[in-house]
Amino acid sequence: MAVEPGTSTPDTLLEIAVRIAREAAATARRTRAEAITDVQTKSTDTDVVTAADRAVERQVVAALAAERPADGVLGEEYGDSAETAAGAVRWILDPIDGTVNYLYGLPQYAVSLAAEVDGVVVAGVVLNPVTGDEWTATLGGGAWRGGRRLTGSLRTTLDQTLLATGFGYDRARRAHQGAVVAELLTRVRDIRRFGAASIDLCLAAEGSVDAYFEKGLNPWDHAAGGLVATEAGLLVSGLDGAPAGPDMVVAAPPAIFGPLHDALVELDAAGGP
Ligand code: LIP
Repeated sequence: MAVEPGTSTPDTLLEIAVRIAREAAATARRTRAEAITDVQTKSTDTDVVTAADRAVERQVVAALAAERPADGVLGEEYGDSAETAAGAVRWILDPIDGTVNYLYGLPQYAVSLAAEVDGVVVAGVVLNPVTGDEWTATLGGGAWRGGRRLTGSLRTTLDQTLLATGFGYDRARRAHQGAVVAELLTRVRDIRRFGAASIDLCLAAEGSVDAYFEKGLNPWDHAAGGLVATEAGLLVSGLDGAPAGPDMVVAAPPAIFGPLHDALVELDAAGGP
């Protein structure tokens, strides 16, 4: 993948992403008490957006526009900016991933910011404003947390796998996802539901869980975390050779990926509403 001359390298894009994400994280943390008094709903009555989700996204978009006016931005709250030219950079932003946790004051939410060129994510950061946990990756440059290179879990069997997952906001979809998890519970060590896909992917990258899967994610939920997991040596994709996307995102070390993938196909995890 050729980066257009004049377009920054993955390392420079990462430096920009980290600097802007840290400022955004500070805003999310500082304004929480007030922000959770202004809450609307989106796709369902449990799919919430706070004033901070919107304010943080506006802050990041403004900072990127000031520094790199030619770049595009796809954000969860305000959508896609102008069409991005071939070879140009598009930033993919989830201003607060784990908004329900943010609303309840649970310390599991993150600013997730990735840089993509011609559909390929080349740099990404996931930053938890409460814990300060900061996961970063560049394409070919590895995945890192606090100066430690991440290499994923060494687990080799599904029955010993600590598996993270998540559920959508639609009740019919949750019923299908619940049925899949009920069966998976008999086949894995245990399930963890932390509530933020970006963090789930990074926890899998560092081996704090062994693997992760979820149906119904948007690009902003998994762009940065997906690169962190891939650069940590995990396989990250959909099912049956499909790329990671709204039908399914699975992230697992090579030893576990096959058995987990096959179980998800057998249980029609990418199916349902
Ligand atoms: C959340 C995801 C999570 C999923 C939630 C929700 P949000 O994103 O990170 O994995 O289970 O349903 O989609 O809405 O907090 O940005």
